[in-house]
Amino acid sequence: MARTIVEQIMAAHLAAGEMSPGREIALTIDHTLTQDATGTLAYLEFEAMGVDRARPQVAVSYVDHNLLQTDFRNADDHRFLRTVAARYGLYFSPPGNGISHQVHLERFGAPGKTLIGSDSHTPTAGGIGMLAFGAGGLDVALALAGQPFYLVMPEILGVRLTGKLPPWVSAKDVILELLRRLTVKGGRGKILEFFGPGVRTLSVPERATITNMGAELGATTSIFPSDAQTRRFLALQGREADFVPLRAEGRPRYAEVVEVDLSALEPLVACPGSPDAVKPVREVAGAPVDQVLIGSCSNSSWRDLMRLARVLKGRRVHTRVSLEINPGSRQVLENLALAGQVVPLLEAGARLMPPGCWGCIGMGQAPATGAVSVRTFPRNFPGRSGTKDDRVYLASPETAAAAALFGELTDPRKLGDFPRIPSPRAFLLDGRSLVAPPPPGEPVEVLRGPNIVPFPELTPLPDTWRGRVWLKVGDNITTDDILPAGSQILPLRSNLPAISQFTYSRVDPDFVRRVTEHPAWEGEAIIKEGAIVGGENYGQGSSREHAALAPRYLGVRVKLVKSFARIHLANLINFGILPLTFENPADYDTLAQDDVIELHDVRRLLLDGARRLPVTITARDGSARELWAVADLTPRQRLMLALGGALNLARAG
Ligand code: MIC
Ligand code: SF4
Repeated sequence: MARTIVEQIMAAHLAAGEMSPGREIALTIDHTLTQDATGTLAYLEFEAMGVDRARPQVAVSYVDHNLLQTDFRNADDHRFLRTVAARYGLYFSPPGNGISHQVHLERFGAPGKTLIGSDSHTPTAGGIGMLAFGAGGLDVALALAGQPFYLVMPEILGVRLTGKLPPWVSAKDVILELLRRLTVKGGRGKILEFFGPGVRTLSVPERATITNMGAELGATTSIFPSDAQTRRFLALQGREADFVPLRAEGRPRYAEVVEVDLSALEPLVACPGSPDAVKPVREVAGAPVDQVLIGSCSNSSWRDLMRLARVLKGRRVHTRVSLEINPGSRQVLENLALAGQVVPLLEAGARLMPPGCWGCIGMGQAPATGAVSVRTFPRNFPGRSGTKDDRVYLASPETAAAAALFGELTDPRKLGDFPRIPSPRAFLLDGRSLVAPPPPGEPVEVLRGPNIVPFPELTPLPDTWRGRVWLKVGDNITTDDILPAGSQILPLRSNLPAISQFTYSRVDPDFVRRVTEHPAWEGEAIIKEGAIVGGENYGQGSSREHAALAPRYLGVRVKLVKSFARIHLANLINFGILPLTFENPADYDTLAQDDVIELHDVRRLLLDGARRLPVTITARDGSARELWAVADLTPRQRLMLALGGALNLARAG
């Protein structure tokens, strides 16, 4: 029988459902991961479930995002995460140990296993042949409690790689090429499965760069086969025993096949604003560059930094440029140092940060006003760097190095001989910084500071719902637009009342005031709940469930859009926000902020399985009309929405 890799892993983990595209399936989960910015809430939710011990084979709590300790808050979160991990039997990866995805590849990644993580770049582990999904914290909490992970069965898109990357062209250029062709919406409802003769030319970290940014295509996940490269990677990690080979059986039929000839690629960049605004470097060459950041879960492996060190050796970065390096993990940094490659970086003028996300999530490293920043990161959504009107280009480490040396966007092929980095014979492996949990039964006190605020109660859906359109937005709204990150706001991730004050602050600074003061128009009753109207691909980007929960906390109960991004959609349902799409997308144009929406008898219709819901719209001038909204939901999701969210459903048994 012909089967894709995805189908083989799914079949071995299928807890419910049928693997045909568009149908809901449930998968048992072998590994879970969280990072601190989403983890605090995930563990508060897990605690609320009353389960005594984490159930997955491997469960890890990483601290990599909120590393700046400007007051007690992030430190409180770190301590909570350390103690909660010990209490429930999870590994803990402390601040400074590295970015969750990089460390997970190194220490735990295993082909053929399933992983869910409360971070949208969890598919990074697809580089080692794991079936890995980004999910909301609540889905991770449910997996920790031993529940399966529900998802709508995606289509499987085959990506056939041929050829071999030319010098100065790297894995980042492969995924940028896919983004150029498919756009940030192109992967929605799909899993990318890589195959073809080009696969064996790519190492596991290179594959991970590609699967990592599959998230930017909107893909559910991406996966590579497990082969000799995978075995080599695992052997270097002292874990050859975790190797199993994986490849498509027979000649499976992919829903669609995209061909990429690696030999024909050239250095690319994503221009400011969106990861899919991709152009060849030669077309934008010459633009002055002020900052270059190397790092992130997408490009901070040992080989990435080794190559950078070899390129910079004996040279000096341009005087205009601030070159900053964020290693992916402590292991990467230790092995870089062991190979004698840290001093060349420092001599070239680089600023070396401890391992972690840092500037990628706006935790420091914000560029100057009007400055151009070139980053090896996966995302460049406007304002994410922490600077308003920022100009962030995404590029490979090679292109970034060229920009640092020349002080302008430069085709890296100008740098001369391409340094090949052979695999080391052995890696320095120091497992001690990953803290294993104490044996079950050992008493552990979970330490909470004042920044850890318990999870709120969410009320069930009323029979008939009325609310005001509190905001109307356009296409491709990101979770950074809905609830920004950055060093000011991230420390509030475990404090919902406080963080909700920043909801939509970048899109509409007046939003929170408007919706909390509930202005009533003359002669009208006060309306305390609201709806958001949006365009295509609403909620792309991060997995942060705060982008669902904070609006919910302020009273948003309905989102009516043209289409949703996957993880955000799941988060909305988990927190009892009704996700509706326009039956006729043209209706979007007829809605305005402040219109009143009524969903008559919505609870019953939902529970009866109605796919179309009648919506009455009353405009400010009192005129009323009807339109149809689509509720594309499974029976389980309908029940969850009626009860007010996943936690209420879990409690109801
Ligand atoms: C991101 O890259 O946007 C983040 C920060 O890693 C997020 C998670 C978060 O918002 O905490 C993600 O990608 O899921
Ligand atoms: Fe961290 Fe950036 Fe990766 Fe998100 S994308 S996990 S912020 S390095």
